[in-house]
Amino acid sequence: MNLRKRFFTASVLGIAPLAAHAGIINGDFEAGNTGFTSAYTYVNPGTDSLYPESVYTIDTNAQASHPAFSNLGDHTSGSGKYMIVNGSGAADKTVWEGTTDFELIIGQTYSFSAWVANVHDANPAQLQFKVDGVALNATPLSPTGVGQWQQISATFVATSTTSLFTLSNSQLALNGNDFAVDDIMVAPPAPVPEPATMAVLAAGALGLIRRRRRA
Ligand SMILES: [Ca+2]
Ligand SMILES: [Ca+2]
Repeated sequence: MNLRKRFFTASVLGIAPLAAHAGIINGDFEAGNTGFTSAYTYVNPGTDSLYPESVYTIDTNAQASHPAFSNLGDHTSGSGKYMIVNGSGAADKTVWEGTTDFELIIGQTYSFSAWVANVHDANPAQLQFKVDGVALNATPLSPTGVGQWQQISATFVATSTTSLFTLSNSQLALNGNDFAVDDIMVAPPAPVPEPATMAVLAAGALGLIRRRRRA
């Protein structure tokens, strides 16, 4: 099969699965400590279990495993699970590594994103996205404040239908350097509405206003 034909076939076949499944396996951590790997050491959640550096757990509240950590619910629903990490102080250490639950389309641009929060106010995490070991962001991304979920992301163009996705941390400090991760996603960037679609939406909104005035 020549390259053009292969690309066309992949594009056509890719449309349905892409719309149906556009995510990371257990990217919301609701299934617990499964579906991904980490260079950090897993500990069971519980009082003081996150005291040592370079450990993580999957739980519903960071404070339940370290008294100095934020009283923070998960990002997905507020009561679900997320990854809670006591940063290692080693450069570029892999926090999380996983794969998509759908096949990527070669040549398509995707967004690789995660919701992150510091759970201690000292020395925020310095996070790096990678695809197949290649860094996506030029400088590390740091959540601001403490106990506040923020979405960080980077874009890439797929060069393979299956790739390995990595989130690493390069914060060298041992004090603080404590953070949370939830809702890791790989998906096409949100489409920008076309002018025709926007006109229809505007007309619909206008109709709604008119109906309200009549009532
Ligand atoms: Ca979650
Ligand atoms: Ca720490």
